[in-house]
Amino acid sequence: TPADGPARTATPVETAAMHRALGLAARGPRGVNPQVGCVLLHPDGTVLGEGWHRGAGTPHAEVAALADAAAQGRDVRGATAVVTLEPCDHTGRTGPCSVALLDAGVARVVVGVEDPNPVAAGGAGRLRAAGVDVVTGVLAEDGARLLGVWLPAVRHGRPFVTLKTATSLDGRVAAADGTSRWITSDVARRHAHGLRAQVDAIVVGTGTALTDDPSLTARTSDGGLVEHQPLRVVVGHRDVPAGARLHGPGGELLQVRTHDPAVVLAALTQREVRHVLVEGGPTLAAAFLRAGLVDEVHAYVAPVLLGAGPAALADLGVTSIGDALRLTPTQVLPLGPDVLVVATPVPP
Ligand code: AOF
Ligand code: ZN
Repeated sequence: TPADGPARTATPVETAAMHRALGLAARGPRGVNPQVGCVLLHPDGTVLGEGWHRGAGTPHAEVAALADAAAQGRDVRGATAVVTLEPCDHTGRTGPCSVALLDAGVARVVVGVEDPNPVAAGGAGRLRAAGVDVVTGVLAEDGARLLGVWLPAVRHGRPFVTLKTATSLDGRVAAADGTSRWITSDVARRHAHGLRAQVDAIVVGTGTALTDDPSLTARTSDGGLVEHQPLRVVVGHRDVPAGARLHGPGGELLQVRTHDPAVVLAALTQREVRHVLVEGGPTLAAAFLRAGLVDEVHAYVAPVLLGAGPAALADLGVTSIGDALRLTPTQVLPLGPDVLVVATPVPP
């Protein structure tokens, strides 16, 4: 109430609007930019406008909401902006939302997640300095869940890394003669294609590129290419032969001539890749793990025993059980005859 001054936490109406804003945000695409939603509220609690971000290069959620209110001839002076991510304070592909909100005369801003992007953050500070009343951290857990890998990727200044393995029950990726099709079932492979369709890039070593001749495309169950095709990245010095499947239809092909996972991730950060799927082989997978650059492991395990043949991982430098790389499982999912274990490395 005015006698007590502005509320320092979100009011029930603002919290409800934050739920609404999260729903709007989810309409936007996942990609380089975060999914963000915004609702503009009159002090009496009625909605004046709403908007969400539709992808890099398009107006931010706040600007979309201001435009929505304007299109309906609604005055937003004195309004409250409820936004799932801290308003940006930079000129990137578009102008600063902090300034757009100030120019519009918004009196209060309710923020979900604070922006971890050092380039863009600072909107809350600028708004406060200009006398706008700012509340942050509202439904922040829901906001973080919505942002998904975008949040850790931007926090760490590198892509989020998922390592995928597909092995026999005894941890092998091929039989002794090198044959490997198909250890895991059709159901598991389809699931893995769903993962490919979500990531921005798929990374393999040159060894895998040469021996498996993979296409590294995201396909539907009938074999057609899905619309979003991840960037295909080959790591190592050897050339991919002209006739390789990697040169066929699919995402752009990039070769990074290094053995250092940090160098690979730096190259991908430059391309604004947020989510990377490392698909092997054993040498590359071990290199990422040794460097501490795996955020999540997706292990597809088939009820098949081989007893011989290459393992999913090359040497991790573990000689004694006390040095084992331990993970915390977050999901165990039966997939037809197979099992998917999702697990997160425990920081040392
Ligand atoms: C968005 N949408 O609704 C908000 C964002 O290159 P730009 O200009 O699109 O800026 C992208 C950054 O702006 C983004 O990484 C995030 O830090 C901030 N806020 N971004 O794409 C939005 N509010
Ligand atoms: Zn913005």
